[in-house]
Amino acid sequence: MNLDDTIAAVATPAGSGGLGVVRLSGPAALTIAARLFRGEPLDQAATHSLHHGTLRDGNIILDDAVAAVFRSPRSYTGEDVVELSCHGGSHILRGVLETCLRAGARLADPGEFTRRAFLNGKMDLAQAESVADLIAARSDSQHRLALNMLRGELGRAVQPARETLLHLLAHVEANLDFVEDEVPALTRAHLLEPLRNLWHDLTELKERSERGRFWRDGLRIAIAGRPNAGKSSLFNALLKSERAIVTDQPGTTRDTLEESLSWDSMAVTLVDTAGLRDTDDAVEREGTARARQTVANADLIFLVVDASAPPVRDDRLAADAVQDRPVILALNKMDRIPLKDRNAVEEKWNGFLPLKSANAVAVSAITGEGLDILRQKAVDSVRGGREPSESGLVFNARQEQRLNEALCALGRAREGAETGVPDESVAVDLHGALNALNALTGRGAPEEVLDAVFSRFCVGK
Ligand SMILES: Nc1nc2c(ncn2[C@@H]2O[C@H](COP(=O)(O)OP(=O)(O)OP(=O)(O)O)[C@@H](O)[C@H]2O)c(=O)[nH]1
Ligand SMILES: [Mg+2]
Repeated sequence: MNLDDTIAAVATPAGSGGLGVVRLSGPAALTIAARLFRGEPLDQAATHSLHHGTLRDGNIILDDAVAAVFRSPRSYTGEDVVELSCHGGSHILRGVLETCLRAGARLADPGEFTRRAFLNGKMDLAQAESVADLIAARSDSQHRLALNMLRGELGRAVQPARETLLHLLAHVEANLDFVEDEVPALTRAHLLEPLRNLWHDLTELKERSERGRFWRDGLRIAIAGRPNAGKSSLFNALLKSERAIVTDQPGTTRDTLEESLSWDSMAVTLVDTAGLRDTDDAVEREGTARARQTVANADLIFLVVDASAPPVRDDRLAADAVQDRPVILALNKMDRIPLKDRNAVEEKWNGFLPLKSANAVAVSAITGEGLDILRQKAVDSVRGGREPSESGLVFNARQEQRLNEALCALGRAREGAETGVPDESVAVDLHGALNALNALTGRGAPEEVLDAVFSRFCVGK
């Protein structure tokens, strides 16, 4: 990774559009852009200024363009940056990019603009990671979370813990460095109380992230049940489109079908599955195996039954398959049941199925009755009345691993302090915790970690 290079890439998506942007960043960004640009001399341009002119490759005119100039350090990357806004055709953009490369720029690696922003102290690693999340967001809540993280929420959340740790370390190490009576001996109680608080605070942070996980990752719901219960009909009704094949023959759906949507600003993936039953048909057997797999990986299951028919063995088989998971029982085909029999139907099914939580909703895939309630119950089951802004912060896998390391090290430090191990070994664990917290926001992160983080990005980000 060489920060002396000037990098260039097309920053807008492939394909044609109204505008396309080629971005340059690095010490020679202005001189390289000036070589292509006919208009005001760009290398003299003030920061945060716009210039209209033509882009040329020698005598060949490439395009009319607007050049935006950002001088270091007031730019996205912290370096000199020029953004050339051209017409958004892939041929034009390729031509402009190639001319920039011939004029001395190097093609940017994936995520290299953001990586430079991180290396130049424009953002911490968690903020850089959230750039990719922000761009990939497909629901309001994902968008809000990524924005929170981009604004440095994670760094702020762990800052008090870092400060406490630094303080404790200073104390413990002062005790190590000085002869006994020069510094007042560190009483264990002095150490234990803040250690307990610290552990408590970080655990709370972790729980806060776990509560918010669904807002970021979305909710994966499997629709399961015996053949012909109306799973595909329910899937279609929830999607408001005839996505899955529906027939009156049991065993219609063989493969799993998956669609994404947004409920109440939460991203939801609905998965329709093959009916669960014992069968000799090889294709259907593969289908039921996939259905079981889908159930195992789902956050929530809609167990669908045909409430207008008597319960059968396959209903119980299906209930057995989902028993240990969070389930909402969808009593389907309610349109076939006379009003006066409704209560009895619910009681009958709740009694018949071996489900722990008797969370049932009466629905009809045909008339649409009960679907709003089903949707609401699904969303409520994971968010427990909280809005995403209250949780505000969700760790990704890398960050969670670092947080767990910090908690482990703190746990050891606390245990050590309680059992009276030497101060040296308490200090080692405190250092471990501090390093893990630092790594969370990328302080002193090794190259491999940065490589892994930024390889998720596309070129141009
Ligand atoms: N009256 C009524 N009929 C329904 C309802 N839901 C589904 N059906 C009918 O039930 C039959 C089976 O529906 P599907 O949606 O294919 O059932 P499935 O559970 O996906 O069946 P498999 O794919 O075979 O496992 C079809 O004839 C549907 O029209 C409902 O709410 N009311
Ligand atoms: Mg089906």
